[in-house]
Amino acid sequence: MAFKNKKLALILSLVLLIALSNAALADDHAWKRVDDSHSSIVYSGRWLESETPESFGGSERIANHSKFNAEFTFVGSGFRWIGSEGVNRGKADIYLNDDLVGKDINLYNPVEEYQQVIYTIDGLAEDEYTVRIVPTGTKSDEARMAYVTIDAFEYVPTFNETLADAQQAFRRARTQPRLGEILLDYYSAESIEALKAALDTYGSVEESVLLESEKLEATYRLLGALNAFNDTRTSSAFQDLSGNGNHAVAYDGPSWDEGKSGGAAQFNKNIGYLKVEPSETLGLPENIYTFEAWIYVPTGLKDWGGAFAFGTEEHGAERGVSRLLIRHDIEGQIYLHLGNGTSKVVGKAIDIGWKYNTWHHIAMTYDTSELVVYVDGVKKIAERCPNVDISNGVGTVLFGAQNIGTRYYGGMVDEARLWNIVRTQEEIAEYMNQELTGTEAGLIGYWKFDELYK
Ligand SMILES: [Ca+2]
Ligand SMILES: [Ca+2]
Repeated sequence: MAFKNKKLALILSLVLLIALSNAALADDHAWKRVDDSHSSIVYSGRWLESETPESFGGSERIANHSKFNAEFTFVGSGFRWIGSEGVNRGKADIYLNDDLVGKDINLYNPVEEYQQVIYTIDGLAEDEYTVRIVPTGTKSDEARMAYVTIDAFEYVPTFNETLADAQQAFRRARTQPRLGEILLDYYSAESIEALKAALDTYGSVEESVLLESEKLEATYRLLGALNAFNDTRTSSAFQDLSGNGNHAVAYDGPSWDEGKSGGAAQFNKNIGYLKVEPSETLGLPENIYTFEAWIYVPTGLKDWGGAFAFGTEEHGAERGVSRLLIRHDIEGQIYLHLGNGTSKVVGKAIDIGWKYNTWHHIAMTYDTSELVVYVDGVKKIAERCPNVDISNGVGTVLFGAQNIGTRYYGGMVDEARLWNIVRTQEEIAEYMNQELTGTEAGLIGYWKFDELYK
């Protein structure tokens, strides 16, 4: 079962944990994923970071020598190692609390396959465990090299951790008045009260008591309500206020927070994006545009993340698309991209002077011969470039990722606007601090991200 919303996954996990208790249904476990860049994974020796769009989070670690290892400590009852397989992959040993549990695990595969489950340890008693992966430096005869890959680790958290996650998710729903109102449209107040009571009670009773409890029924009802709510939320939130119906749909749970003006879309560095389905109104028939938005980048994140992209439906790296990436761990740094459908015509990392934990207005204009970037209404870059066909008449917009599945952004975006005209520096500076009416000439998409914020 795939759920678009983390909260649903958490509630489902809770339901499954209650319903199944200790039943051995490994596939229904609540696997919690930790990406390869997470600080809970300790790498010893030289592990190279490999940027692969097919990997979870857009990267994985690789090493090929037995002097190197990677350690991951978790509290729970199960563990999975996620990595890529291929022709240049070799073997590894895996240790659980210093005991060798898997020897010469072979990552060789005649075809490249990403996000594969390389090894599973399941059915453990709930406890703290340390897993160590050691490349052996050896390979099978048909393999070209002996690389071992780590894309992510997954673990089965304790019942209490799952419960805490579910409670946190629901508490958040309760403290967002608009969200609470929307929930009430799909679920009776009585049922919501029953659910709140159930969640409060779950925190203080034994797991076994829950099995025969009527609260299980309440939880199932809640799950149904949240499903209905989620379907509606993802189709109606993040509306386009230009009147063109170019609404942004949430995938894998971008949320909302206090923004530059009202609410803003809040992105998770590890997963989730907003996508506008292809439409003719987002086509840019004259190959000219202005795209603008406020962004806010927090400290403490790593790597690149796509704040926004627009153009063709294919958001692939070399396609006819324009995008802006933020380098989370280098203050001020962006990557500016413009493609002509087969290759990139502009692609460069530049310092534009943005600061951490600060709202900045970024605008990009393209007039078929020059790509200009404005920061807070001031021109920062003017790049000569050829006339490229941006969207072939049918355009889309993506927020929060470089393209679907890679280089997720970890900050906020607010007041995003796409125009099929070139706005002047004076217009950009004059209107960046005020909301639009939505009827302005040339405005083809306008996202205020206020819907789910109080
Ligand atoms: Ca990864
Ligand atoms: Ca807003």
